Amino acid sequence: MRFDVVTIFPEMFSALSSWGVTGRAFEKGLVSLKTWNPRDYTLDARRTVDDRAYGGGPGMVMMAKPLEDTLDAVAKDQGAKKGPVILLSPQGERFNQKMAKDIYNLDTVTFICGRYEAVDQRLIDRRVDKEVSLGDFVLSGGEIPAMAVMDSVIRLIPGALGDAESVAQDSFMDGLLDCFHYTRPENYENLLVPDVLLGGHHAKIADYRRKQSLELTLKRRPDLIDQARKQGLLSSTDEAYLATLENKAGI
Ligand code: 9D3
Repeated sequence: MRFDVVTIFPEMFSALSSWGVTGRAFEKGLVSLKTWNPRDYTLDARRTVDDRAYGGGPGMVMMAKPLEDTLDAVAKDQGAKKGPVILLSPQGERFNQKMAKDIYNLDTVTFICGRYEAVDQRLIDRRVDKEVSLGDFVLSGGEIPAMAVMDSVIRLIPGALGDAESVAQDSFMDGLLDCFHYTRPENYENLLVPDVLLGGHHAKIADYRRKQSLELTLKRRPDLIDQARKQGLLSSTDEAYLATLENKAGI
């Protein structure tokens, strides 16, 4: 899988390519990343990539021309494997695991990282296939969101995760929040590990963890309970347990 990233801060991407699981995926050659700085595609001495907004208002707008010339260079470099262009933007569709899978299935994808207040709409209309946001909070630009998206995609590549990490992911992706976890010591500041986890009775442990996941998910992310229900991911045992929780809560 190949990522191309259009950014005026290319150095930020060493955070992705040099560390941890993602760093190892780059070392193994499972993924490659090329950054493209729109300042390198400007013609003026100041290498200008932004200008004031027509109609007024605070903040600068990224100009269409340097971005379009950059995208032309990217497309030429990708050749026959040219992929879609995704703009990281607060106006985008909220990113999720399904989008990660969709991107994973591509040979190449190009991310544009916005800076300043906005990107000229004509560049978006001409060259952007999809706008993606990480959620409803304000960041300073699209670089960290682009890295978050690429991280989630890299984790889907066979061989990117170690064996232990892969198993952990399997049991987590069933639409509920994960259960609580404990490690040594058994007694930490007089707080004890739940007894059932010490007994080695695997069916009891699985049942305890499932109930714990259901309880946490109902409390913190009731939207995920509805979604899991619609996807047929909840058994009659799950539903019975949820019913007892809803009775306890007086619903
Ligand atoms: C005043 C209007 N703001 C838009 C909601 C201005 C604005 C805020 C932040 C314009 C650009 C940015 C920079 N953010 C991103 O480029 C960004 C982002 C984000 O801020 N939050 C969540 N996901 C993303 S993806 C790209």
